[in-house]
Amino acid sequence: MQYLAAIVAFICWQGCQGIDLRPYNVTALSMFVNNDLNQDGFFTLDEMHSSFTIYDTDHDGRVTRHEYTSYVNLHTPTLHDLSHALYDDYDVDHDHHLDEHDFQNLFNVMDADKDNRVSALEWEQYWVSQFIKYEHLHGHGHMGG
Ligand SMILES: *[C@@H]1O[C@H](CO)[C@@H](O)[C@H](O)[C@H]1NC(C)=O
Ligand SMILES: [Ca+2]
Ligand SMILES: [Ca+2]
Ligand SMILES: [Ca+2]
Repeated sequence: MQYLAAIVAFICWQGCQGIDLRPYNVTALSMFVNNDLNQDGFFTLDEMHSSFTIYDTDHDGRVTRHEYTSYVNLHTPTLHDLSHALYDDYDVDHDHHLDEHDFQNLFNVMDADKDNRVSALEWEQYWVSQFIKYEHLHGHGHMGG
């Protein structure tokens, strides 16, 4: 579970195929630790840009649906369906490119109290609700809950 880095991303290092995202709060917190790059206890817009850079394989500053889902599919095939659903959420104007305004919008959604930084609690609330919302796409959705 501690290998599940990203967020906004699911950067999953080797050996985490078939990972169970439960318990969601623990998964979300381990993602937070991995995305809070300077470890100051807050996730910032800068850190969000850094997180998405890994998907921008042609380095044009935009993340296409293909770039995002291909990356996830390569590293965590079991999360392929989830990656499409998450991309739909990120791509607010549905032009199949994540640009500055999409990142800003996503950040604002996560930053519930609008102080321009996402606390661990805000992060956890966002991600736990995403995992619940898309439970049917990452398996185990029929079990309990
Ligand atoms: C996760 O949630 C469970 C159930 O509410 C709780 O017992 C546990 O302490 C939480 N873990 C963390 C790391 O917050
Ligand atoms: Ca930080
Ligand atoms: Ca790109
Ligand atoms: Ca905040």
